[in-house]
Amino acid sequence: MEKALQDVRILDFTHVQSGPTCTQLLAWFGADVIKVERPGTGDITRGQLQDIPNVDSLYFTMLNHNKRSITLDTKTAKGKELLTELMRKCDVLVENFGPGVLDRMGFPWETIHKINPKLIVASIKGFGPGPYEDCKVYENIAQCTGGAASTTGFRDGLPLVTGAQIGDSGTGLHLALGIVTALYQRTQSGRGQRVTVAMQDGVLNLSRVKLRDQQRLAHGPLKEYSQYGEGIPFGDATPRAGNDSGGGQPGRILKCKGWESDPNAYIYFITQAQVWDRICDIIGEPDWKTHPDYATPPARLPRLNEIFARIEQWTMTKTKFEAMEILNRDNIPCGPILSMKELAEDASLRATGTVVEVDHPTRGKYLSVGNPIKLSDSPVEVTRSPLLGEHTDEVLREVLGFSAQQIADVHASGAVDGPRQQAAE
Ligand code: CAO
Repeated sequence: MEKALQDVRILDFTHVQSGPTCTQLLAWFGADVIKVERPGTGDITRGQLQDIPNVDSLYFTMLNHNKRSITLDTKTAKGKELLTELMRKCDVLVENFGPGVLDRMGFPWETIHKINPKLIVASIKGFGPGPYEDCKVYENIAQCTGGAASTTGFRDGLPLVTGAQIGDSGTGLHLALGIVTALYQRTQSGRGQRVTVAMQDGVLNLSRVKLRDQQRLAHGPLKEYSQYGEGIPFGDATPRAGNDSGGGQPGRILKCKGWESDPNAYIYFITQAQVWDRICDIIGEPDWKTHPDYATPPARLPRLNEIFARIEQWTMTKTKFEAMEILNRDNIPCGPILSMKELAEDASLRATGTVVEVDHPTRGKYLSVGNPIKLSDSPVEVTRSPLLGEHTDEVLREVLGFSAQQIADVHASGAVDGPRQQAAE
């Protein structure tokens, strides 16, 4: 079957996590993604957090599936020449270098646009134009500067970063959408354009509901926050709200049977107004259906701690899976806290390709997260990440049309990683 982006060729200048997340998605949709790496070391994550000595790390392999890898020293004259040739042959250049790197390499936007006016140039930076535009940024910095950390955690504790990589992977997702949108516009305009996403902006976009609450504060306390029921006054900024629901239906994480020894024996429970009567029956408080202190959502808001404590008395008598089954019979929205171990073993996630097993020549088999975006006409087969420079000669031959002699000349110039290339073969 055809793939959605099978005619698209991507010059992938990305490294670490944010950019590679984006280009991996494009590769899964069928694009030919050519990852350009520095000779010798390649993407720094190949060697970071290694679990097996001298084997590409899971950090790298899990972000670079379905790509080809070439080495190219873009600071040499030959490297710049080859890069220019590749720009002519590609539809999109994606990069997440530090600020100014591409300019220093000799390829500002104006130059690239002249080389190939159809080329889309997509970039991730830590910040957009402004006082911090020259700063390098990693995941947790973006979570802190984009509003997520100040609103995550408990009111009386430190700001917290989350395990979900909303700064890196979140921004990569934003960029992927920008790229396909620019490709679509190019079908009409015939022109390339710049696509930029700042990590701060991406995180703020994902923290949108907290900016909502910031403005609601001007009109009174945030009644769905626990601190309202606790009688604690609000300050002038959106506070941290623990595990309170961020929406209009109050929710909490509650203990389940076994919580004393199992760190994940918890369930998220939402007291959705539509099913309040059924909740009352299940927890053994049928009088709450009509009692003026509990019958309506506004009446319940100042009593959320008491209400959730009562519900927790019930959830503690069930395992998280038993509670899930009972509550879902009555359409009560809830979800068990699933550990990474449980997710890795989940049969339905395996069946849908969201969790996949991949074989790698030096690592052996490992698990990865497949494409979470399912297209009915563009199936995804997750293939292993490339070894460093594994496809240098192949790309020179297939994409640039080089002869064996020209390839030998490139190796002799030192612009690519000759010995590693041969070792990989
Ligand atoms: N050949 C030769 N040189 C190369 C090369 C190649 N193939 N690829 C990269 N380089 C060089 C660059 O030219 C640059 O050199 P100069 O600084 O001399 O111009 C150098 O490598 C460093 O690039 P960098 O600034 O991107 O890398 P860093 O490790 O210092 O910083 C990071 C990493 C992620 C902080 C920075 O790239 C950044 O802020 N990126 C934008 C935001 C982002 O995506 N952050 C998320 C990363 S995931 O947490």
